[in-house]
Amino acid sequence: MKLFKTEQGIFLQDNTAVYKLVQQWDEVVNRDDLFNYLTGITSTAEKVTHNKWQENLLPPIANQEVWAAGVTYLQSRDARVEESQTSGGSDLYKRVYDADRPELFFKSTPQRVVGHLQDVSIRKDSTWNVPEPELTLFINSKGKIQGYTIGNDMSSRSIEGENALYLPQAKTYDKSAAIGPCLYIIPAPISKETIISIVIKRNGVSAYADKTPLSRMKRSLEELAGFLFRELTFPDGVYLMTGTCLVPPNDFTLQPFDVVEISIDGIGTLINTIAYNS
Ligand code: DO4
Ligand code: MG
Repeated sequence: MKLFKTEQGIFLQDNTAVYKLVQQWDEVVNRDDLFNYLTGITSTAEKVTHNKWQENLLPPIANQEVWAAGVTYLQSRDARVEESQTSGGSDLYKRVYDADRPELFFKSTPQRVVGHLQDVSIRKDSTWNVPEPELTLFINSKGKIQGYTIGNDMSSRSIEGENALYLPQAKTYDKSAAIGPCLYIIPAPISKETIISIVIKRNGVSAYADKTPLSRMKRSLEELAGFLFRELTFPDGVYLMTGTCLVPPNDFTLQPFDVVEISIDGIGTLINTIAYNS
């Protein structure tokens, strides 16, 4: 099942049927058994018969913070070890990859998040910028994973590479987080065989493309959620980006008008165009 947030309201897609919900986003999603709750709703909710419901999609978020995990794949560790050679920070990434405690960082407040077909930004004071395609968890206020979406953890590699203490500036700025196009809710945990893929198009032509199965992730999704909830409460639930495995070659940096397409099996495709913030 897929939940979409749009300017016209909240829509639930169940195979080919679409329903309009009357409830507010936070009230719908923050549940112990979201899949069964949504299944129940289909017997009473208004069925939608036109196709216009998908127009004007918003990011599937209301009061949720967005957090992120880092260095959860070997590929991310190795890329960061390399980019931080001159700053002397490379040991940090090796240690966090091997440590029991994962790297978790605050990524975004809801108002800085963009959705499908909206622009994501690169910083004007950054010379090396990449998207990070990440499976993103929706975790309810009790710490239980209830759904999944696609996340783009936009990142400045030049700023993070200069000094690891600059991580919040490399990661958190207006429109640096994209999630969408929907919240995907299934009755069982997402399969490790799920494929995450990315294509970056420049002038309509692929400039970088790659894919990975989720099984390459070193840590479990429950482990990441468990650490996030150790000393933090999230009354309306929270989104957690789970780290990237797909790193463009070192000579690649994003440019305005590049189009980033991230797909995850079952969830769909999140498309964003690169821009500078005005
Ligand atoms: O260590 C910095 C951030 C890592 C990250 O965002 C990732 O691995 O996806
Ligand atoms: Mg990341």
